[in-house]
Amino acid sequence: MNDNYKIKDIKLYSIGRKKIKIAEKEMPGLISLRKKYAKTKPLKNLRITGSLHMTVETAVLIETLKDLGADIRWASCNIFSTQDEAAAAIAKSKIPVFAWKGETLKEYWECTFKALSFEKSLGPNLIVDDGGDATLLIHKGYSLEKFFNEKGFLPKIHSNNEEEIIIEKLLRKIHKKNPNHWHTILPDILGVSEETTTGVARLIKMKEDSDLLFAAVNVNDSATKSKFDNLYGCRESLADGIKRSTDIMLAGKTVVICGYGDVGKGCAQSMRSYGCNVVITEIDPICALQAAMEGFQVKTIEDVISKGHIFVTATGNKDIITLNHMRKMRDQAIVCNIGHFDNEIQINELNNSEAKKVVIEPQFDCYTFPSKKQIFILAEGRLVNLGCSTGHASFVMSTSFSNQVLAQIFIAQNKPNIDVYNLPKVFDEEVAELHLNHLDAKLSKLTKEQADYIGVSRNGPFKNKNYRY
Ligand code: NAD
Ligand code: 3DD
Repeated sequence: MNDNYKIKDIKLYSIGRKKIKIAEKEMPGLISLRKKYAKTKPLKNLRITGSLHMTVETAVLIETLKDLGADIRWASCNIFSTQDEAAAAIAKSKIPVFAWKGETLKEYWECTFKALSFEKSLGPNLIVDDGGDATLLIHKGYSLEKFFNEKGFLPKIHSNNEEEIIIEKLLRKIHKKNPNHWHTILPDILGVSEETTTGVARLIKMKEDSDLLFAAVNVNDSATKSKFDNLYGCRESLADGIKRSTDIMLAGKTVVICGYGDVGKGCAQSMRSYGCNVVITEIDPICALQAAMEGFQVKTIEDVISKGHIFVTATGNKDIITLNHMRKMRDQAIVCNIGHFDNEIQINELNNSEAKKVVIEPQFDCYTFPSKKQIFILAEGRLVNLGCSTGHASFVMSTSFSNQVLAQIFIAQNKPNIDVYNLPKVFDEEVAELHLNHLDAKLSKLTKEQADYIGVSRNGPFKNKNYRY
C-alpha cells in the first residue's frame, strides 16, 4: 500500500469531481464556512485523520478542512460505504486516501492505520471519527504498549472474534516495528470529533472507565446533526438502499423497524409513505409511546417474526435479529441494518448455520434453509443505505459536516482537557441558519419586548440547553 493513496481506480476521478461539484451546491453550510475561515485558516499546519464513510459528501468535507489549512489523511469507517469515484477525486487532488468499496476487514484496519500515519512517523493532531474506530485503534495500541512496557512481554490474543483478532495482529505488527509508536504520537493529539450515536456511546463509556486519552466532541447530539441527518437522512436513504439492491415493491408490505430513535423515526416515516404496514419494536417506553401515538403498531419482534416482509434494525445495539428469528421468517423476507455496526444482526451465526448462502449481487445475498425457505440479507448486515446505495443526500450531510468543521476548530482553538463535550447551542443555531436560504426559508425576528418576555436574547440562543427539538 503506497503512502499517498490506495483506492479502486484513479481513473474514476473525473466522475467523482463532477459529482463533488454538484454536491458543493447542495452543501451551503460547508461552502459558507470555507468563505468565513478562508483568511484565518484556523486549522493551519494541523494534521487531521478522518475515519468516515468516503462518499461524495465526505469529499466536500475533506476539501473544506483542506481550505481551512489542514494536512489530511482519510479512510472510510465501513468496508462497503466508499464511493470509489469520490475517493479517486480526493487522491487526484493529492490528499492521501485509503478506501475502496468492498475492502476486507484486514484491509479496512490497515487503511485506518495508514490514515493515522503521517510523514516522519508523525500521528494526527485532530481526528474526525464516525463510529470510533480510529480512536479505538489508538487506545488499543497505547494499552498494548503499556502492558509490554510494564510486563516485558505481549499478551496472548484471547478473542475468537474475527475482527478483534485482525486488530490485535495489526497492533503486534506495528509494535514489532516500533514498540512505542502510540506513546510517541499521543502527545500531539488534541482531540477527536465523533459523528454518530454509537461512536459517542463508545466515547462516554471510555470516559466513565477513565480510559479516554484525549478530548472528544460529541457532534451527533448537536440538534442540526441527529435531528436532521439521523431522521431526514435515513427517511430518504433507507428506501434507496433497499430498492437499489432488491427492486422490491414496498406498498402493502409489513416492515418491522427495530428501534424508534432518530434513525428509526425517519425509517418509519419513509416506509409508511410507501404504503407499508409499519411495526415498531422498542425497549424504551417513551419511544414506544411516541410510535404508538404516531399510529404505528408497537410489538415485540417475536410477535411479528413470521409476518414481516422486511426487517430493519436501527438500535445501535447488538443481537436484535438472531439466527432463531431468521429461521422463523417468511419466505423471501428481506433483512437489513441501518445502525452503525453489523452486530445488530447475527450474521456470523447465520453464516455458520444450516442455511446455504448464494451471492445474487455484491451486498445482496440469499440464504436458503433446508425447508427451501429463503431470506435475503443486504450489505452483509452493514449499513444498508451506504452499502447498497450512496447514503444520505448532500444537503443533510452539510448540516452534519458543518458541525464537524466547527468541532475541529473548537478543539484546535481551545485544546480542551480530556472529556466528552457538546458543541455550544450558538454553533447549532449558526449551522441551521446557514441552510435556510437554500430552502427559501425566511426567519422571523424577535422584538426586544418579545425576547425579554420569553427570556432569550434577540440573537439567540433561542432555547435552553435541555430543550429537545
Ligand atoms: P437512538 O439512541 O436515538 O435510537 C436507538 C433506539 O433503539 C432507542 O430508542 C433505543 O431505546 C432502541 N433500542 C435499543 N435496544 C433495543 C432493542 N433491543 N430492541 C428495540 N429497540 C431498542 O440512536 P439513533 O441516533 O437512532 O441511531 C441508531 C443507530 O444508527 C446508531 O448505531 C447510529 O450510529 C446509527 N446511524 C446510522 C446512520 C446511517 O446513515 N446509517 C445515520 C445516523 C445514525
Ligand atoms: N452517512 C449517511 N450518509 C452519508 C453520506 N452520504 N456521506 C457520509 C456519511 C454518511 C452516515 C452519517 O449519517 C453519520 O452521520 C452517521 O452514521 O451518523
